Amino acid sequence: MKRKVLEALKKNKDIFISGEELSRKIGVTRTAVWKHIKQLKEEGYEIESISRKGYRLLKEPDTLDPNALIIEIGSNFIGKHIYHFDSVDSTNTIAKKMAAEGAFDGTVIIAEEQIGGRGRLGRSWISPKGTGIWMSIVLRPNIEPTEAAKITQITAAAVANAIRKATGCEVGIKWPNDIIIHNKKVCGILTEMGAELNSVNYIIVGIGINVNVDIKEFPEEVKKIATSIRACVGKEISRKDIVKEILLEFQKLYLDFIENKNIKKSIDICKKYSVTLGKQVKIKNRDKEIIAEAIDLTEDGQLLIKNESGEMQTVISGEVSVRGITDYV
Ligand code: BT5
Repeated sequence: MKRKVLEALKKNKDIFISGEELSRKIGVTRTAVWKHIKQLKEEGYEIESISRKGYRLLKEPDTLDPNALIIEIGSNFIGKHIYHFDSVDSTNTIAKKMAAEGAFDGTVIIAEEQIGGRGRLGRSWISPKGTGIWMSIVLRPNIEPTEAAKITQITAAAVANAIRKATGCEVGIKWPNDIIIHNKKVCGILTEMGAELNSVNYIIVGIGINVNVDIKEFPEEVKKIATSIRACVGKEISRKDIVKEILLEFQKLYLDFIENKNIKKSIDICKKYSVTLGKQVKIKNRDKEIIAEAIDLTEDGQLLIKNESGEMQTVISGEVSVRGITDYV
């Protein structure tokens, strides 16, 4: 019900809507309307109320309020169910648990803060309160486990497009899972999977973005390689606008994959914004390290490289550092 009140206010932004009209539209009493308005105000919505005129929405807070997000993404199935937490261990861990308990395809988990945010291979992901996007999406695609890496490419493409659209920041994509601004990392993607030998039960795609994060507060070794959208734009940016764009972009690219078995659009975006292609790269796999030139992305999202003896080979996933980018060691 609160969502309906908010929706009516958002639709009539800057115009007064009377308590009577609201109660008629939504089918609840005027007292109930008043209670929802009171709650919305407590959540940070600036709502003007004038007797005989009614209510008018003046300003929305930059919280990741699921109600506001769901209204804005309309009929998108990615984000139809959004769970918003104040503080969690890791949104990926919660998403996995929810997926194992039957959460719907497209369920989104967002937290204001992660205490145990995770990167790949047991690394940690710093996720301070209220300033970043720490979010996971539960997916239930009917694909082979070997195809899971494609989801990372779809996500990288969606996030890069979304950040560009919502903020104007010219982000690049460092294969396979980083979004980069001025050679520093602004976003990391963590794709995890629950699967049998031949079938995927669920995939969790975790997205961490430093939006208004204060990088100065980061530990020394991460400070050197990290940046934020705020640092790029020079002012605070709405996290909600970015989340909304990600959910819309992701759905478009993901559906193309699911319905048409096609990730061409995603790969084209990954190529267009790639900061990896044409560069010298170091690829670490277990104890081995090779130096090579990054040549291209294959149509299923693998990295095509030319090694030092001039042979071409593909890499499905792995640790890649790119010469010229801050974490090249
Ligand atoms: C990643 O791992 O880049 C994947 C990060 C995924 C985070 C999201 S947040 C929502 C969801 N829930 C989770 O628990 N995780 C996902 P990797 O490529 O392994 O990079 C990790 C490395 O990035 C660390 O070892 C640090 O050097 C660096 N790092 C840590 N926190 C960072 C931050 N906030 N910004 C930039 N770099 C960071």
